[in-house]
Amino acid sequence: MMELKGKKVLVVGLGKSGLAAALYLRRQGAQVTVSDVRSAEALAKEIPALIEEGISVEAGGHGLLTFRRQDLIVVSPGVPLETPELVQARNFGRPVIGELELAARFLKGKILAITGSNGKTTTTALAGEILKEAGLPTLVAGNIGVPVVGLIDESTADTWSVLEVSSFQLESTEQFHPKIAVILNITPDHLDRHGSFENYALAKERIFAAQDASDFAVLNADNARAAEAAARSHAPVFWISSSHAVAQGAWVENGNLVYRSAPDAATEIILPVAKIALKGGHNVENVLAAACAARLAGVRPDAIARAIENFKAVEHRLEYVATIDGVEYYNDSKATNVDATEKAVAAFAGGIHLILGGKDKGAPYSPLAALVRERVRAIYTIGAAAPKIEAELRGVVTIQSCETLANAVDAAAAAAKPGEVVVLAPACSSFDQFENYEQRGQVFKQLVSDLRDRKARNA
Ligand code: UMA
Repeated sequence: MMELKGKKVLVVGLGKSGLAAALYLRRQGAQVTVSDVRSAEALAKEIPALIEEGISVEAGGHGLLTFRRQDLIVVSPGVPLETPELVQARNFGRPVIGELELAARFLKGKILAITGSNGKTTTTALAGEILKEAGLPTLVAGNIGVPVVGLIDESTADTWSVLEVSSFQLESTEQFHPKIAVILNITPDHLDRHGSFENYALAKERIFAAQDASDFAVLNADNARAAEAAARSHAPVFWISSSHAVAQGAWVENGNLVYRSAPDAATEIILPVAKIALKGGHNVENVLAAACAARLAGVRPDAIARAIENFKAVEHRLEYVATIDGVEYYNDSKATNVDATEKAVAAFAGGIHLILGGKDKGAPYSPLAALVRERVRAIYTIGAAAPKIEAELRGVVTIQSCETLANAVDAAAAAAKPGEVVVLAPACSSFDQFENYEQRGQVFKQLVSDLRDRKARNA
């Protein structure tokens, strides 16, 4: 195991991951420095606590010399590996690893890791609930919002760590070794960071890199690029499909979610699809993946069924907010790419007032056109990506340029008729106008709640 005591370690980025990594490294006796592009004023909340722990802070930019002086550099997921200071440090022979890789080197127990372009948070949360229902010692973390490095101290040889892992986190892994690795789907996302769809897909496939024949891979047979990843798996592949039977894995048959452990094994019924509490057809795939992974972890079908029946939506994922004057409001702030927005639109039969926009991620919006024409009444654009969205979806449906989320909620509320829905499913990341997608979702829910109060006062 890597020795940290006395080592000079630089943590790059002082968000959730950087903070957790810095504190962990310090507790292990490393000499820790944190570097962040944000100003000292912007980091006023974090800096005093770090100084108190004996951690040095470089704020307002990354210094080349700071990067060169280290024995190890730990990078936050949001920091691109091509950042010039990191490239230089690597050229000087400094080892650069991500926060997930640091965690992987010290975490005890087994890992169930889930990646994918969409659905990974829901699947991770559900898989965690299933394992807990079965009485297994379970920790849930990762891209879902809890840095994995923060689990190390709690983990034991018996722990199952259920981890949502992103392409950003996987890009810099070496020893990260899940017992069970799931790829839900791979559709265009984060092209601004990875440069191309293929690079992004290859980053996701790194989830398999350290696996061997005693591990398991779970792949979605209904998603072309995820299915292709089977060729690179060192572990036996289990499949999920919502449309057809698979050799081994989980699928839907005669209205039931079923599983078989080998091509010649008997098919087990887990539960009727009608008993799944989550909204939206796309969630069937997430439930199949969580059930398949849990079965591979040794959980009995009845415990899987109980957890699925009790599992409601995760916050910000097609989350029902309120009904005002007969119009339903849904918060899908986590729909940060075009594919996720498509799934949100597909979850409603029609009458949708759709709020789109934010920070563009490089993928085209035109794939939404057919479904938008069929189900969406009007689009309300916000944020920096608005001109691009308007140009690509012009003529498909009425588009109102709203600039802010507050304007968009007002405009959608004014236009929507009883029985219709207002959906925030922006197809973009939030960073142009918000801290993150969670804050964007909170703001949306607050705006809807204010709208309800206003209407109640005027009634
Ligand atoms: N920063 C620099 N230099 C840079 C870029 C950023 O110093 O060149 C600094 C920023 O000023 C900021 C810090 O880095 O202070 C932010 O680090 P971060 O972006 O890694 O954010 P964290 O708070 O550590 O959150 C990260 C994940 N963020 C990203 O991948 C962008 C969170 O996923 C994750 O929940 C958290 O770790 C815990 O594991 C969020 C996300 O948007 C939800 N993920 C993407 C997605 O789901 O699509 C991948």
